[in-house]
Amino acid sequence: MSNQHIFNNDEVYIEELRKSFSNFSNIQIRNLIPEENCKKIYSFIETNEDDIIKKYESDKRSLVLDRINGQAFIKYFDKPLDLNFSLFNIFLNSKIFNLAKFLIGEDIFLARFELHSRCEFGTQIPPHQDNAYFGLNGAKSLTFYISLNKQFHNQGGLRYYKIPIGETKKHIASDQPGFSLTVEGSRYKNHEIFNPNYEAGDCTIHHSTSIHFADEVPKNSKRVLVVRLAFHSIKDYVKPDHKKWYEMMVQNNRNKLK
Ligand SMILES: O=C(O)CCC(=O)C(=O)O
Repeated sequence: MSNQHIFNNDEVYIEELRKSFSNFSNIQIRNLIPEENCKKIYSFIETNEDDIIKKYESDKRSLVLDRINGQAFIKYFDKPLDLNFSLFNIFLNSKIFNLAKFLIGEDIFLARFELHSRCEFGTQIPPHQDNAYFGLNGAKSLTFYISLNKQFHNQGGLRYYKIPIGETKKHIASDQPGFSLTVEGSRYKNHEIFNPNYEAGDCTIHHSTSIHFADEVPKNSKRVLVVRLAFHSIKDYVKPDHKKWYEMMVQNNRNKLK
């Protein structure tokens, strides 16, 4: 059994990495994207944030905002490529696509390309598996979570249970805003936790059955921006009853927040 959890960017496509991914359902890769590109994107977002919000404000599915002291900040945005293709296309490189294919073991396609932000006072992310959101029959999917600046697990950064790739567990509605689902029960809590810290350009890759979560972001923490890419196997498909179930969970989550 492989115990290595953190790899360098010249160590990809190796069997050790695939074994760790299978054992833990997540791994970390250092320096996947050059720091200077991350800095450029971070400063582009902060400089142009008000204009971006104005441009996409009416598109409620694509843009979700955080409001802190009366000011609006991007929390989630799924049109970075539409916004500035020549800036964000650094993530559309063959190393990332080949690595996704290597870890899934099948041909893949890019299913989601998103910008996420964690500001001070950001609420908890409840423990969940991404496939509860995706609803894929075979859960053949993974996510690259690439931090554009430093991120710390003890300041609201993403944390992972070390559980092997496996089944999609039953989820119920959560009581947190922005993340409507959480794993039912607490048996997974017996597993150890991987607590990554990130430099700009470091990335974690998690399988869609990885269980991950984050604590509330403490006051005075520097805002973290993340680019998040999800790849699905071209052979997998969304279960026919998923949409209806998911809409019901979103409604239950809203009821809990009232
Ligand atoms: O940081 C976020 O907004 C989401 C993190 C997460 O749960 C994920 O990437 O699956």
